[in-house]
Parts: sequence; structure tokens; C-alpha cells
Amino acid sequence: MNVTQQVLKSIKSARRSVYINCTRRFCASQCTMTSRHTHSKRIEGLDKNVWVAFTSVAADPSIVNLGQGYPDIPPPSYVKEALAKAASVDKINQYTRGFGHPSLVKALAQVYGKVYGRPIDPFKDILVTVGGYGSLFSTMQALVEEGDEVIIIEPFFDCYVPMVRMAGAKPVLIPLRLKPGKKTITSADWFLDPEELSSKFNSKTKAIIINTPNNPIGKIFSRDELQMIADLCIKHDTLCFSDEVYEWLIYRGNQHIKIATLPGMWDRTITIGSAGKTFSVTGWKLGWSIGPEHLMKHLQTVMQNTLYTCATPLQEAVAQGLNLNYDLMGQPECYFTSLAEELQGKRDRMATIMQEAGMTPVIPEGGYFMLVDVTSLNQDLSHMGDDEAYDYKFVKWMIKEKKLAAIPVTAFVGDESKKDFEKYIRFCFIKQDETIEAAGNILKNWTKG
Ligand code: IK2
Repeated sequence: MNVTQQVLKSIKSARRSVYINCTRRFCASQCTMTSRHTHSKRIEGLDKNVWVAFTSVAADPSIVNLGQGYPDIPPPSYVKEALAKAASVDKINQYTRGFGHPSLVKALAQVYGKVYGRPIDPFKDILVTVGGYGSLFSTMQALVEEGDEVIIIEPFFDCYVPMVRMAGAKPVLIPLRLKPGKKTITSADWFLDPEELSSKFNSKTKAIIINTPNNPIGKIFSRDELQMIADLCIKHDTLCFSDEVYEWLIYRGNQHIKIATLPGMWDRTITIGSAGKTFSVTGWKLGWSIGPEHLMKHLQTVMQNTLYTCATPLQEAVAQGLNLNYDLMGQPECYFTSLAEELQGKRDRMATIMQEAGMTPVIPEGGYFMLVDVTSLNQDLSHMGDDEAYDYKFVKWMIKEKKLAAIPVTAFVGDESKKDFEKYIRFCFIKQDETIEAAGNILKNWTKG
């Protein structure tokens, strides 16, 4: 065979294998696509997703689902009523201002002006997007680029790493470490080593992402910890992306501090919020970024060229919910604080259930998740092979055999930290008391057996 024949043969065989892949994946009949159309480099290796993998169980009513973080308690009736009313007004069913419906950005500016203790410009300092996800995405796309490094604290909300990668940058991971030798573990026992953190900053560092209260641990970063992070941001002239979607869910004895309020930080911080988490309406998928105009204008550029605008009736209803609660701030009826009061009892009940079942919970200071160490159950899962982390196998086994769903915690860490987190699973406790008790019964019978 001469060279030309060899080249033709290899092209033919490459085409054949692409054809086979294509027909398997998407084409019902004949496919003439070449391999350069399979996927873009920016999504290489990002095809696995814990929510896609584990949320299908939610559809099975026989499973007690303490997995994905959404409430099964009802949202406040006034936001539902506001939505129905908004949808009955013809004008509100049409496009609105791209960067945020005027009544919503004004309401946000009012509420957060009070929280930050500084005026927030509704039209320049705020961008309304599709959920906290949309805020994170527009932040990364607008401010992070090829060659940059972005520091991410483990365990982290799982989309940070793919979003940094999709922006062409390198995620640099640093784990929270557990103080040794404590009997009752709270999320405050997980800490950042200052020297280790400092070693992660260099001239390529574009930003650090923090999440307080943290998902999945529930850690609320203290003022000292935030100051340490702020000092490093200022020293290395980096940005801070602060994911605060659980900002209102703070349990007694704790305080949520916005890093953007520390000296020198407003100018370099984008803070991410979520209507879904604020009003227990996760299906509404409305969120916002707040920050200085010189950064926000770039996020707005991303928005105007991608999604353009968000659903008007939803924005109107959230605006009304915010205005109503603005007037109640500081009073027990205010939903921003009353929800945390309600959840405090659920958190404590959940911790008791886990302890009675012989497991070690990490008591969260905020948010609506609880990590549980399942080591003491000694569940042998060797029959499930060893190509997955223990927590993945444990949760899959628990869903199948015990009809109880949780989320494996190694979904929230990088490869190097998997060994340190694979004995933890995450339970969500923004659930009706009956749901929590149903989980308790499963655990009681299981450990008795
Ligand atoms: N940031 C964090 C820290 C989140 O937890 C979420 C919501 N995800 O929760 C699902 C789960 O962990 O089970 C978001 C951002 C995204 O918020 P939104 O739902 O408003 O897009």
C-alpha cells in the first residue's frame, strides 16, 4: 500500500469511528459529521454532574428525598399571590429591562443598601440573572479569562470548577481542614490554614470564590477569616466572588458578614444572591449579582449578549416580596429571619436523628444542609467495585436498599481531597417534619437491624 492509500485508509477509518459514535449518540439514521463537531474544548471533561445523576430519584415517591437542596415546605403565600397577580397584568407578561426589572432592582437596592450600609445604585450596581447559577456564570464569563487562576475553597458548590474551566482559567483548590479531636463537630471546626491559603495566591490569581454560609458544610466565615481573605485579595490585587445565596439562613449565635463590607473590598467583590433561596422558590430560578459599577458593567455585557433578560412576572413578584420584608426587617415576622428560626428546630432534630443512628453529624452554622460522617456504620460496599468514591457507592446503595436519598460529598471536592471527604454524605433539612421523621424511621430500623 502506498502513502496515499495509507492516508485514505486512515481517513476512512477515522470517519467510520466518528460515524459509529454519532449514530450511537445522536443520529437516528445516517451521519456525515466529522469529529471536529463533537464538542468544544471548553466543555471537555465536564459531562458528569451530581444533580443530573442523583435527582431523578426525586421522581420516585417511595424514596425519602433529602438530596437536592430545595424545600418541600410551602413558600410564603404573598409571593405566590404576587406572581398570580403579576401574570394577570398584560404588560408584565412582556420583556422588561435586560439587566433587571426596574421594580426588582429598586427593591434589591433598598434591601441591600440597608444590609451593606451604603447606597446601592439599582441600575449600575445590580444584575438580575437566571438564579445564583446565572450570576456565577456571568461573573466568570465577564471577569475571568484564559491563563488566569481562580482559588476555590473545598468543599465547594460543584459548578464553580466547571465555570472557571469554561472561562478558560485554572481552578486552584484549597481544602477546609478539620480541627482534630473534637467530639461534637460543628461547621466552625472546619478552617482555612492561613499559610496554605497565602501560598495559593500568585501573579496569575484573578479571583477567589468564597461561599458563606457554605454549601455543603454550612460554615459561616467569621470576620477574622474574611479579613484574612480580604487582606490577601488586596495584597495580590485580586477579585473576590462571594456566593451568599444562603445569607439569611443563619442559626442562633452566628452572624453573617458580607466580605464586600470590609474596608477596600466593595471595589473588588461581586456578591451572588438567589430569590430561590431567599423565598423558598428554587423553581423560579432568579438570582442577582451586586458589585461596583466598574465590574458590574462587564457582567451586564455578558447578560445582554446571552440571555438578555429574565421572566418579568417572576421579577415583579420577588420585588414585592422584598419590599414587604424590607418594612419588616428587624422584626420576628420578617421572612429573612423567620425562616432560619423555623429551620433551627429541623436542624437540631436532624442532628439528633443522625446521632441516634450512630453517625456523626457536622452541625451547620448556616444554610440548609448537614454533613454526616457514616464511618461508624461500617457498611461494606466492596461488592459495588472500586471505580467510585465510597460516598457515591454509599448513597446509591442507600437509595436502592433503604429508600433514602442524600448527596455524596466528594461531588464538592477535587480529586486530591476525595479521600478526606468520602466518608461524608449530605442531607438537606428544609423539609416538612414528616419528611424528616420518615428519614429518622428508616435510619432507626436500619441501625437496629
Ligand atoms: N450557589 C450555591 C452555594 C447553591 O447552593 C446554589 C443552589 N444549589 O443548591 C442545590 C443543592 O446544593 O442541592 C446556587 C448557587 C444556585 O442558586 P440558584 O438555584 O438560585 O441558581
